[in-house]
Amino acid sequence: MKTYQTDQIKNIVLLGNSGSGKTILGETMLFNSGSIERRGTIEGKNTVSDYRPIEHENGNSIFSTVLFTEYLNKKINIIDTPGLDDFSGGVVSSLYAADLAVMVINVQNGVEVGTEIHFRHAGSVQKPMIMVINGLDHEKANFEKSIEMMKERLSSDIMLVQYPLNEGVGFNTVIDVIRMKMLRYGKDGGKAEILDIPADEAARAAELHYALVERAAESDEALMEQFFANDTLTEEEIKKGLAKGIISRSIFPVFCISAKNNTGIDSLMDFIVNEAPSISDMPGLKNSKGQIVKADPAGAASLYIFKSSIEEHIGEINYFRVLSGKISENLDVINTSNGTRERLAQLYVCSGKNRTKVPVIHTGDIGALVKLKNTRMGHTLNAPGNDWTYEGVIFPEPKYRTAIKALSESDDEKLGEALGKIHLEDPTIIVEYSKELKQILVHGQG
Ligand SMILES: Nc1nc2c(ncn2[C@@H]2O[C@H](COP(=O)(O)OP(=O)(O)O)[C@@H](O)[C@H]2O)c(=O)[nH]1
Ligand SMILES: [Mg+2]
Repeated sequence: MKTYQTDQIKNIVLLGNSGSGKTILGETMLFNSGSIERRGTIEGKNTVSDYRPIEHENGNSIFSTVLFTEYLNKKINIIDTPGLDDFSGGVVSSLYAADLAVMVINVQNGVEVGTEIHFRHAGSVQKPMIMVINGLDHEKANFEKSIEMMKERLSSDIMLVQYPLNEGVGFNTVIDVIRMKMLRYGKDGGKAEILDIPADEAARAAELHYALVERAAESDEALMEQFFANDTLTEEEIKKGLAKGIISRSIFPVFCISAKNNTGIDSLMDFIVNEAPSISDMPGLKNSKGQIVKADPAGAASLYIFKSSIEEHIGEINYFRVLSGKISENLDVINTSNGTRERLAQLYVCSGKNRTKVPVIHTGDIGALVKLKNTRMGHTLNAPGNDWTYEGVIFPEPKYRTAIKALSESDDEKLGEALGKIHLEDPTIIVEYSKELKQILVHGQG
């Protein structure tokens, strides 16, 4: 298994309302880059991301899942999240591990409740974001309406970098107003044929192109000067301005796809690997001493556990992002959150339930650890000498509570164990025993 250097890694998180197509988008990305030979479906219960029995029963993602793939010589770590608000914990902690949020919008419905909730979560941690309009092949697709809703309910900085030429059944063509080209897809999607924009679309494309150039110029002074001098920017300059605008969250560019038909995914992935924020573009994280820890590949090893889960046949597994230095097999570290020592005997990279052992994981990359003694979600692991922790993920306050009990008293212990596991996997679900009420109370989000 190859290992990847910091400048070869992109970390994205898929956000969006339940049913917007996040899991199918993730699956299609894995397929396009050759990580899987066949695409699974939700109905077939065989996607890489929704691998747990409970997800098959529900036909929906319940937990956040880490996937990865290699595309154009870069490693893309993709975190697929559950869309239902009940499971917000996975969304909030996944945002912590990603450098770019990809907001998936179901073009039949436009902005939905889950879209707004995820948009707020991303905003509260200042995460750069791109927007992906999905399902353009659907007979009820309504692109204009979706864009209107996004501008009204999410942000006035929504900017089209593409628009669909023929939304609805038969959708296969996108106008790219960065490159000023037409992308046409064959029956099975995949790679687009790049064509000239037809004459009757020239005016609309030119207008959107100009609006984009203006906004790209605004994000950088040198580009602004170029723009004033020439009244235009080159493709490279537009991309540079766009990238800056994305990082500062002053531009939310819009992409057009059908995840189901693999239409538009190639150009989305090209943009992610070439233009989306790099690890080194992002500000460092503040530690408990008030210092900024830079993503320094040559720095002292430091990592943060953003997700714990319990997996069949494995037990507890902890997913981490390397925040500085490199993590190698058998490294001895201090869990600075509780003062214990841990040996990182086995390192893995994971894509759904598939785990691959690796000897080393570099700054910015995402990996997984098993068989740790006292470590779980929210903990900081450091090379000896560093005695600080990260503030880490801040979870939303519970929104409801309910009392629960086992059907038979003899199951009390089992219930306690199950609730403990649930809290470990999603810390937004809080379990409390009320002495007053003599009842178990569960606090949660949805
Ligand atoms: N027509 C159409 N259906 C889609 C598209 N993408 C996803 N779907 C379907 O929408 C449903 C929800 O997709 P899923 O990936 O589970 O959405 P998630 O909840 O956001 O992860 C599934 O039945 C998918 O097959 C698309 O581009 N077009
Ligand atoms: Mg899903």
